[in-house]
Amino acid sequence: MGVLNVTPDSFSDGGRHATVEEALAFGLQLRDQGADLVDVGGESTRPGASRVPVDVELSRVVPVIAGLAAAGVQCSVDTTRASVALAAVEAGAVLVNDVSGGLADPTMLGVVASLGVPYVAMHWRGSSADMQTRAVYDDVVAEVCAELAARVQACSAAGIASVIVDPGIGFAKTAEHNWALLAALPRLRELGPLLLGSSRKAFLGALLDSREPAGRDNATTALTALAAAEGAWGVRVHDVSGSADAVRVVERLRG
Ligand code: PMM
Repeated sequence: MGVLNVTPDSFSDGGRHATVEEALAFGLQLRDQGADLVDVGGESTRPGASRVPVDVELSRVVPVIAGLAAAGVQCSVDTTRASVALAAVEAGAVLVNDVSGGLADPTMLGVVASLGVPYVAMHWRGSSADMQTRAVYDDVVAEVCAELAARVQACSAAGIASVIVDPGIGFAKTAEHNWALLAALPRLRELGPLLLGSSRKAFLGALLDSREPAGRDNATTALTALAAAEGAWGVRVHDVSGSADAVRVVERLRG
């Protein structure tokens, strides 16, 4: 899954795809580099980010998804709002990626169920504005697994047929929490198909002597290889080419 943030303020690619034309060109590039899905988002979720009005989010994502779908590119929409999920699927998106796992908008799960598309439920403990105050765990792996299992159950109860789980690397988590979760992929895998979004995140910068986001792609690719070897469903990454190669290497080794 390639990341296409149509936002002015995302931590890694904010402001790079400000026009629809630039976003479309980048989406095609991600597809050509090997992305099976291009994940289009119109609201930054970096720590401290505040919300954007729904009409702004819609105006950012809908034309890009419509354009990419018309060009034959499979898109997902990265949103916590049911109205945006609905408009995105009507424009051609084939999956809804919700970093709140349905907790931000009480109508999300019902809308996704009625749309009949697969749904990514990410582990989330509250909005980006103050989420890091909720990075408090006695046992991060056990608590993330339990909270994610509850979301999977809510999705099933709402009638969503296909749910992918994501531990929410960097969301209400310290670097230590992120590493503990990455060391526990087999346990997370037991919850269902697994998506990981660790690309270029701050804990990799901390590991690599404060390296800037664009210098964290090799470390991201290493995590892709580990995730693939553990049987993950997917990874959400900025640099698709490295991760696509890593997946091919693991696929070949696994026969
Ligand atoms: N991370 C970000 C945004 N969306 N979606 C999922 N499923 N998992 C993630 O880890 C995730 C996400 C934040 O990263 P970005 O600012 O680079 O998009």
